[in-house]
Amino acid sequence: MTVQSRDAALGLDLPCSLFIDDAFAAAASGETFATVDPSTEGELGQAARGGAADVDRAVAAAKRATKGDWLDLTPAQRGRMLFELADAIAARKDEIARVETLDVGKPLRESRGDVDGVVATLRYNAGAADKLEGATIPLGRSVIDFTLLEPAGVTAHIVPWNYPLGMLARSVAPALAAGCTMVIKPAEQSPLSALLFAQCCREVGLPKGVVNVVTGYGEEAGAALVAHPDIRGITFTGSVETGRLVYQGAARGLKPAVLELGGKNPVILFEDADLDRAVVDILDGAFGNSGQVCSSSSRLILHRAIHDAFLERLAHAAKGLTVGPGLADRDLGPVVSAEQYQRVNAYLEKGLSEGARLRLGGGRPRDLDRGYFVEPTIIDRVEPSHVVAREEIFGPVAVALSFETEEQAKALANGLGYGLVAGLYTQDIGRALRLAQDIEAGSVWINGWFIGGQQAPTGGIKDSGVGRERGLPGIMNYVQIKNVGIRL
Ligand code: TXE
Repeated sequence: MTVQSRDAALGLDLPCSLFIDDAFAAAASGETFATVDPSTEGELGQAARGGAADVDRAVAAAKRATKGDWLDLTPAQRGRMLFELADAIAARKDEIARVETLDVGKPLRESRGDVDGVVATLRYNAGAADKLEGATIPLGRSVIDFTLLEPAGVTAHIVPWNYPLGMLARSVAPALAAGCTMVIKPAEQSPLSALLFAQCCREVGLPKGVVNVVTGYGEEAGAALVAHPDIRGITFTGSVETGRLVYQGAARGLKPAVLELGGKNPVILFEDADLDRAVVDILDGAFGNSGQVCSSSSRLILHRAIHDAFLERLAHAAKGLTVGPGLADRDLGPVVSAEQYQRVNAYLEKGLSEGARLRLGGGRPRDLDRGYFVEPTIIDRVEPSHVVAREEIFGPVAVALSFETEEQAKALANGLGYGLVAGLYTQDIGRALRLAQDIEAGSVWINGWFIGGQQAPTGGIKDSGVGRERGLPGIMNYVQIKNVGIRL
């Protein structure tokens, strides 16, 4: 049975169901849950509420697929399939972007950019599929020893809602390149684009059972996936709290896990910073995707000499940003859900009650009475002890702190449990490289923000996560190294 969701704005028939063993099907329980358009607060459709029984079926299908046609493909043929998958997604770019925008609220041009990123990620990993080489190990003339890089097996991909298809592709593409089979669990706020992805997999003839999608809630479908004994690797992107649960489950089953858990990313602006450059970057870094970005530039650490001048320029530029429904393609869409809207507003209240000062925004745009909209917001006079200076807000909110010496800036940057990305703006190359070494973060960006792409590894240290994704290290997450030794 297929549950149909017809959205008038799209004229789209989407099978809002599970995708298991190359077929769309309802959950075993027959239950569904609503997915909501955050721009209107209206229901877009009902998706299947997968549970443990569905996860069992999906993992069994993926396990069967490890032995079938997929295993018989040469790595080059596997790569070609991934190129075809990239082409199939590129061909449906507009449709996929509209679905993503409806489901999570982001402006259409951001969703289009996300689809471009997905296509690039698939192509990068497609090209790498036949370049995964083992090594020969020098053990002397009487032994030949070498390594085989084998697929890890059935992998689980637990995906967040801020870049539903982007985060899916970030781990699914390298897992496919390595020859794994998999079960994907999209976030309950944004199940739709994973189903379009499944349709594309089918269209290009990916062997049955290689890719499976189980939509549903984290505590149900997600937890069952983590606990399943036949899962041989887990990739999770989401909150620190849930990441700890997932890691505990992985430890119980002795499964490797890659976790990306967000950040409260410091941007240090020294007195010699190029402020024009920084305004452009931070505008995008703090307010793009309404700030719902793990690597957002959310914590501004400003030298006293430029603190006011910079905030004035940033506020002036941010004031010009427009807010509206995703399909209207303004600068900012709504945040993803009622829950996220409440969370962001609770942080704003907390910040003000602790003595910080609103420099810009802080509310809902006056012309929008429906939808989870938050204005671009800048909070000033924030102290390092304030909750808004310490916790990830995940909304269009930048907080500003001050410093006088490099040591103070470094202490502020390193002062939290998070360590995902950090940035600094200065003309002093010595200072920049000194801090690039000393700052505790998985990525350090100098005089720029969002530097990187599918080729550059990313990931966190400390509470921001375990392991690296993207680039060639990202593919190694899905490879098992087998050592073969021969006594001559
Ligand atoms: O995340 P969760 P939520 C941060 C951000 C946000 C906060 C809460 O600060 O405000 O997390 O968001 C699945 N076993 N980030 O509650 O719970 C869930 O279904 C297995 C940062 O949405 O971590 C979804 O698919 N899986 C982040 C995924 O985990 C479980 C992106 C993420 O949900 C599960 C998103 C369980 N017990 C939120 N419980 C980033 N790093 O970019 C939930 N899930």
